[in-house]
Amino acid sequence: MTTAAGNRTTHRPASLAARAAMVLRDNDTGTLVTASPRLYPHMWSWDAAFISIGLAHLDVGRAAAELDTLLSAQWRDGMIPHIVFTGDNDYFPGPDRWGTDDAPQRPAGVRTSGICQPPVHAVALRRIVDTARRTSDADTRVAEGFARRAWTPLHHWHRWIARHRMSDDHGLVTIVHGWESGMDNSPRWDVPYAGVRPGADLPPYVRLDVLKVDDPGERPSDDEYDRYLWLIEQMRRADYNPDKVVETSAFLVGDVFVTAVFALASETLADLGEEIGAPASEIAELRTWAERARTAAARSCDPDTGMARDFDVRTGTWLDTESIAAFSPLLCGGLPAEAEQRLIDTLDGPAWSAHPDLFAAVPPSVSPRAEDFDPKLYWRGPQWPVVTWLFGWAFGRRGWERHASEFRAQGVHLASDGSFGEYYEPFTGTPLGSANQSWTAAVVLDWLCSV
Ligand code: 9WN
Repeated sequence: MTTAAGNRTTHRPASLAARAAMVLRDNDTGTLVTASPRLYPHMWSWDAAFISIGLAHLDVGRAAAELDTLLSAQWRDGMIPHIVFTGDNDYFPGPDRWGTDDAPQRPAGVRTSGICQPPVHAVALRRIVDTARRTSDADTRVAEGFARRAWTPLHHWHRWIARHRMSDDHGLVTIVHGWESGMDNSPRWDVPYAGVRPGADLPPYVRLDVLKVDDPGERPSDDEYDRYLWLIEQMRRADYNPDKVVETSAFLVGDVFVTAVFALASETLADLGEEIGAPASEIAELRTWAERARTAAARSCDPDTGMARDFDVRTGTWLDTESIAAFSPLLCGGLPAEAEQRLIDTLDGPAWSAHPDLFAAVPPSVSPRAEDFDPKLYWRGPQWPVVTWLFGWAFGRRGWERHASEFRAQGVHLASDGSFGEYYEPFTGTPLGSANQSWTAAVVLDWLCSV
């Protein structure tokens, strides 16, 4: 079943798939699969989407139930919150610190955070339907029934983003907290966070995350946490009113990755809508939002390097960082052919996937040649299998089969030790952060079931 090379154990596909399924089952509370057993004992929005993709290979009904749980926590204005809390008190900041219980838009009977995460949910729905169609007629009926049920909440979610987060000047989807990007401490946010000055009245707190990883140096610093917590404080003071939050947040950035994901997901949802007979006017709206977002992502590209950029709204400056987000337009299209080819060549080149020292040939979160690169520090260098999955899936959708299958093969290679790390040290393939991370297990299961 396994072989050992150096210090690393390598599982063969059947054994790896069985272990991935076991992680998803072990982390399942019945109505939701926690993001990880110790570090993240709750449901996270974009994790839940990837998790449902993996669950679909075990039980399509359970995959739909996962997204149902998430959608039942959707705020009345349409926002899907980034965390749906279980009763576990072992994560900070928990619901009391978020203080969302009094937010008028919050749904009754469930406690959540007050920000959102990348809108990958329509991609998950597409994948669940496709998996079910390959499995059986009965599964297809379940998945398509769920797609019909999920249509309205997902359309509302996209409408919330279009209404409250799409700006007319730079056109990118804005975020009000680094956590909304899903890439919390990426160097992409160093400049905007430098402008966040925690007030003296920031209530005291104790971090729990650093107690749950082998090396606290793999997590964001205390200074970063002060800023993360200060932004929450500002949102509480704005009563979580979406427009007031955008107006008052010290952190306001056009996020090119979220923008490209929004374009990809809006187009994907519109296509699904055609298949299930959704209202034509809502499908047309989704295509308009997709086009706006695609255009904005393409326009963000630096004329010299061709790399996509974020935009710091508070200082009015473009942010150049050699992070994986610089390839975002490849997710959704929209670039002229020559510019797109240049970006693909960069991604395939020695500063990224073909860096000679990589253990697995998939792009790290930051280029190993960049000054900011740190091979162990969270979103500042390690490789994240979910990100590889997303780019691979989008490449397959765009007809780039060779790229899609290379990412799949190399992604499996990275995770073949069977520990399902949250992220991986790119030169040694050492798993870091949390072990048995659900979304890693889910995407690996999907990769293994797709060959
Ligand atoms: C804050 C759950 C989440 C992921 C994020 C990842 C990390 C949380 C944290 O874990 O963020 O939301 O406490 O560090 O950065 O992408 O969704 O896996």
